[in-house]
Amino acid sequence: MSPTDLYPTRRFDEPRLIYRTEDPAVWGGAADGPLTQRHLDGHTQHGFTPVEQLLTPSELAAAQNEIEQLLHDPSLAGDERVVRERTTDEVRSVFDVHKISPFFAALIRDERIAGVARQILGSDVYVHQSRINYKPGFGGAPFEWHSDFETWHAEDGMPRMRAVSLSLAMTENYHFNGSLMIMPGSHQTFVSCIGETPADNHKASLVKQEIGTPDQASLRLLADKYGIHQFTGPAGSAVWFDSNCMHGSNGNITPFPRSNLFIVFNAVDNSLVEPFAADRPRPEYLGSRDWQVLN
Ligand code: 6CS
Ligand code: FE
Repeated sequence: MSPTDLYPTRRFDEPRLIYRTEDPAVWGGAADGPLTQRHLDGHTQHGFTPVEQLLTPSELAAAQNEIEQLLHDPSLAGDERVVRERTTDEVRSVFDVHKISPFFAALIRDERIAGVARQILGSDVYVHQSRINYKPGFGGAPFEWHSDFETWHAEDGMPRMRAVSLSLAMTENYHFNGSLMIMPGSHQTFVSCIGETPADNHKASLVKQEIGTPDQASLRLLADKYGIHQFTGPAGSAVWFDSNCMHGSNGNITPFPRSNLFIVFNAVDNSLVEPFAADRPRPEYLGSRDWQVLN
């Protein structure tokens, strides 16, 4: 049996807002890694930490080259880890990039990345999920409002809120090309969503999420309470954000793609159990069970 469920979801007839009391957003201290106490306090308060420039110019150029290679890699044609946009058939996401690409495997082990994840989580970490979201121009579709943790808990069996994500911009993020929006402070509130998880839900949800997206009344309450922050910045800028941040992004009808590398780090003590609201776990590339500690 799974441990006590602090975050019941997809189980009740009505949505519920559950205040987060047990799991801090920041588990480590300033002595544990690259972030200052001010950064850590900001992360506790807002649920995210922006980084102006995470990569050197040559690392950025290499990373951009790598995501272009992956986009056209013939060996990935037909691979289920490549998700396409519903209307344009362009690549929406490529998963498992830390396994497919030796370049990204090495990059994420850097102290600026794995070191910060360890510091925020106060623990050894592993990669729960990695992906590139391409958000192509002329038709990149939105990501509906959601908490990542809600899906990882319900469908992957992540027990507690002790995971952190890095979104690293690979193209310039303008306010008009579908950049990330987060409700600052929303990581403190868990929205228990309505609707049962259909079998193989991920096949639909990765193209357009419908289950595990909060009802409009809950979203209105959260938006009134927390407001909405939109992240913009050049390629190479980044944001660390808590697993329970309420976030989403608009579609992209501009000619300018909005691509980002997205890596989810989980604390080793928070590894996956049975899903809390699904019949069976999602595939390995969405929620890793066969993981290795990063060092
Ligand atoms: O499925 C996932 O793991 C992630 N993707 C989506 C579209 N929603 C939940 C979570 O962020
Ligand atoms: Fe998300």
